[in-house]
Amino acid sequence: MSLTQELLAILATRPGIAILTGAGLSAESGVPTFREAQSGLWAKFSPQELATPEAFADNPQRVWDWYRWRRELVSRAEPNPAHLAIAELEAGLPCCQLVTQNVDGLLQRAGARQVTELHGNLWRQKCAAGCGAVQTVNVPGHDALPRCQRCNALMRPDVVWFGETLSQAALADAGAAIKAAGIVIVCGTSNLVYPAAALPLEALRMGKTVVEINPARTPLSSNVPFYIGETASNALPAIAQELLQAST
Ligand code: BV8
Ligand code: ZN
Repeated sequence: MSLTQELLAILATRPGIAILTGAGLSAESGVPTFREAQSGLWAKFSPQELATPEAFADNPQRVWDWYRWRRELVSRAEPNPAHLAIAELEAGLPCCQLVTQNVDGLLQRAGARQVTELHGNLWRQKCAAGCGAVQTVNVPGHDALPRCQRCNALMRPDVVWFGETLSQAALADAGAAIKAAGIVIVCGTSNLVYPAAALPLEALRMGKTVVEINPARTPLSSNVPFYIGETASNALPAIAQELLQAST
């Protein structure tokens, strides 16, 4: 019995899929993952050093320059076949919920309609003084540090930095997505960053069938019934096509 036939047999009695994704999903779009050393000007920094409130307080210009560099890089990137396959699964299956750690917005650009973004979004910025102002941008931004139009404090990227708590609503949505699913596909994440990395473990505890897609093994790999040692773009389109064909 092929993997997809096994998945279809599971879905026949326990319908619904949740797809949890990380930086590896965007790797084939040319967006570097957090594991990869950064390039050029950013080579001497690790994301953990830049994606923190302390780094922003200490040197807001450097942190903003990094986010502008990432926005420029993402604006030149295109959704890859894995993003498109996930968007097709969401549109074509009766119950398919998407949860991502990524902040690049590429799943939405691939056509996904509802994405739970555990760590925020690169293309939103919010008032660093907490007055509540939030702005969506579609261009990388300028050299000058953006200021809040309401209170003139600095704006900051609307992402969850290391040491910051995730939105309870996003975590609740992610938990509900897993609860409603018979199968949980975990793709492109090193499963090292918490509390996001706790979600696949929660799925296993709930007795869900967890499928991991990652060319490298992670701390999750030995605990799942299906580990696919391939890239997202190699594995997901074929699985999506067979699941969608069977659902028509
Ligand atoms: C928090 C947004 C309360 C910013 C990001 C225990 C419990 C709770 C917290 C902690 C804990 N232990 C430690 C902590 C603190 C910390 C943490 O987990 N640290 C880690 C480093 C140990 N967690 C937090 O701070 C979280 N906050 O819990 O608040 C608290 C606070 C303090 C202390 C205790 C509790 C907030 C975490 C969110 C941080 N923000 N992003 C921005 O983007 O600028 S995290 C960021 O890094 C990403 O969003 C992502 O989540 C993470 C990187 O992980 P991945 O997505 O997995 O990417 P990675 O590069 O690691 O791996 C890529 C994978 O893809 C690899 O496996 C590779 O093999 C694979 N791959 C490569 N190519 C492909 C591929 N796969 C498929 N196809 C391919 N082609
Ligand atoms: Zn403000």
